[in-house]
Amino acid sequence: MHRCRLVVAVFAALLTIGAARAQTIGFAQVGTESDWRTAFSADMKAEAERRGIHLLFSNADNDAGRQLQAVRGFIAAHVDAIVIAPVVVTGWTETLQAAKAANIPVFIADRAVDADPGLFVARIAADFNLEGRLAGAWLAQATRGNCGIVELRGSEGAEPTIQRHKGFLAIVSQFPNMRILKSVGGDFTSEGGQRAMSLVIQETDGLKNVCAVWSHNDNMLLGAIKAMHEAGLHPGRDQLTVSVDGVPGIFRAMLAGDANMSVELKSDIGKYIFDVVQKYLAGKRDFPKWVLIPSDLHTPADAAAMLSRRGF
Ligand code: GYE
Repeated sequence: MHRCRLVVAVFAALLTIGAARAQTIGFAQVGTESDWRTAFSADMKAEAERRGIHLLFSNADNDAGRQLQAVRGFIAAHVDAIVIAPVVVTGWTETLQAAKAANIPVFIADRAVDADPGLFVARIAADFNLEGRLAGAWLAQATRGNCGIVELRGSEGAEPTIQRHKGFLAIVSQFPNMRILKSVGGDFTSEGGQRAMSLVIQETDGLKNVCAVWSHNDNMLLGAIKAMHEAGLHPGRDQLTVSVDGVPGIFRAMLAGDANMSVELKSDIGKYIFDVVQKYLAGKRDFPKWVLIPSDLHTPADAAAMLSRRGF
């Protein structure tokens, strides 16, 4: 009997030590505005589970103020580390300084902050400016540098909106006959894209002189395609379409002949993010400020392969 009690006591002690070693990480997510965001959140939760990380997940529902409060809550809870996918680039300095004062390392994921880089360990993200350039270059070659464009903008003040616009313009402004005729906000949602496109269709008498739609993400374009169909228009044929994310819906639209190109934004980036976090917590310090995630360009030629690769 004594031997049995001893085994149980040792087992319980090991469990306690093991539990004490489980890291608690706060993740401040943007919201649920797009299929890409939903996939990214699911990947972060699954990867944390795989690594035995206790993940505190907060969804800001696209509200910057709510996100700042969530991060303050992680600081008050003395988590081991904080990962932030920032809704907007501004307003972060004080909160990041509070995390630093509490000796809690911060990691920026996906989007970016306009704050002193010394306030966070590293940013793990794709290059949004490059995504805009890739879209601009593909469109320039597809139209021989001659195109009137409607732009659907993402959430105002968000890094992907700022940089995708800049990157796209850097390319198309080199062609005298390529111009953004209209630029309308759609907040990265399908509903926002549909609303924006309905407005533009009215203002341009059925997209007269519009040769292409450039959307900062696939979901806004999928909403815009709905609006164009309702107006009897033919997206993907009469107006070319270029967007970013590479979500399953855009590959289906390509196979239906309604979309022409999407720059893939990888959503399974939890492994890269938690690699950096856990290596930092284990003592590694020499990280690049920007851990770059690659972007690939896709067209109807590989849409079917992309869908089956994703198990759709
Ligand atoms: O493109 C969009 C989401 O932050 C780069 O946010 C990400 C963007 C992505 O709403 O679908």
